[in-house]
Amino acid sequence: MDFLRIEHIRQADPDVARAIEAEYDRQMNTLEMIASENFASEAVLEAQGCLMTNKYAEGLPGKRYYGGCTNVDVVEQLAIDRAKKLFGAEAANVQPHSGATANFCAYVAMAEFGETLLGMALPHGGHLTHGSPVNFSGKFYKFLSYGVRRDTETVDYDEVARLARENKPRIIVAGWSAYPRILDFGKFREIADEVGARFMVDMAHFSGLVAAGLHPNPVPFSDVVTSTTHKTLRGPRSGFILCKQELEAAINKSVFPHTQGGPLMHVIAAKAVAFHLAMQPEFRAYMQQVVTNAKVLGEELVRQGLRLVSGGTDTHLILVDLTPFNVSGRQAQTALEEAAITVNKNMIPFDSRKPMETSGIRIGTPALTTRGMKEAEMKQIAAWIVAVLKAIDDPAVIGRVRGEVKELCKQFPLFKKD
Ligand code: DSN
Repeated sequence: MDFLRIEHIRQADPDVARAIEAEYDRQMNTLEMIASENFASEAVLEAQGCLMTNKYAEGLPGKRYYGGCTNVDVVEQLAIDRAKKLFGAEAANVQPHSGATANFCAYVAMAEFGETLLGMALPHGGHLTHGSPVNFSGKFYKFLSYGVRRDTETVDYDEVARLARENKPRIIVAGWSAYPRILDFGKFREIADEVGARFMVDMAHFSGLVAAGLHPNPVPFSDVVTSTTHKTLRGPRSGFILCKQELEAAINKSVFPHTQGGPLMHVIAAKAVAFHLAMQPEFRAYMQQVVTNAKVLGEELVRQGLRLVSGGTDTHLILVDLTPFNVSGRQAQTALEEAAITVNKNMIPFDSRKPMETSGIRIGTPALTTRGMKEAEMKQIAAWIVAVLKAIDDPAVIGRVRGEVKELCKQFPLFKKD
């Protein structure tokens, strides 16, 4: 099979075809270590590229505003049922186009614009949509932020409770995009109950771990849970929402007609496939290896002189403090990219550097584990990362690592071209 499946694009639009082929080469020949990325399976890619993209289907299965929805109803109902089963949820909406949209819809369903919400600060590992002033969340709501403790670099639950008591937020939001530890959902729920707030969890990063039973499930503790489908869950680039029955109508209404128009039925088909695959025993084994790989990678980096925020990881990612090597996150990201290792610069808690510079990098293992890499490869990669960071301006070292990375990539082909 031509994995690229671009023979028609080659004919119709060679410029786009060339860029796709170059991206194919990049994905094949570099080490993808951005914690929020993964490689979707052939089945997910096929579904996402399928002809269900042609169909308008505003509404929900069995209650559409258009005719001709019989077949798309089947896939959306499958996606809903599978999402509910996978996470033990009372209700699911699988139409959000992204995690950001899912969060917007969740807020709209539970709070009026201008009301007070409480979420984790972006510089401490939270997400843009959890109240950043440059995002809709910080503009439409009075979003307050909690952070991590200086000593443990883990969530400061006393601060969450204090801010909640003093400000009576309508919603307390838990979840993160750069935090390596498991959250205490029970503690959040207690605080929310005490102040009469709704409790929402954005599990975009760790939903694959939850699906595999390797991370506490936020669903029993929360009013609403949002997620993306393309990170640890290894589905198409998209989002979904889980909620209690009593909020189902409000969530459905906030997705359509309030926020979105026609759902992307091809992407919903791919979500159904991804949920099905996440129920299989192979997925649990995969996720277990992701977590093991992150641990091994982190331990190796520490052994070679780097520091991990919070001292380690329970998940698929590590947050590396580069201060011991006196390089910035920006310098590290650039040098590692030249060495064919893709990571992202990231603020560490109480960072003295600006967001475009940073003192840290975030590294994740989901994508490389999909390629089949295990502990031995993680140790090798840690050695390469350290070598590059210690020779940040040395083209000879960077060039040597790039060559060795390419060799390793050949041993773990991502997909076969034909
Ligand atoms: N941009 C994603 C991440 O990298 O974590 C979150 O939306």
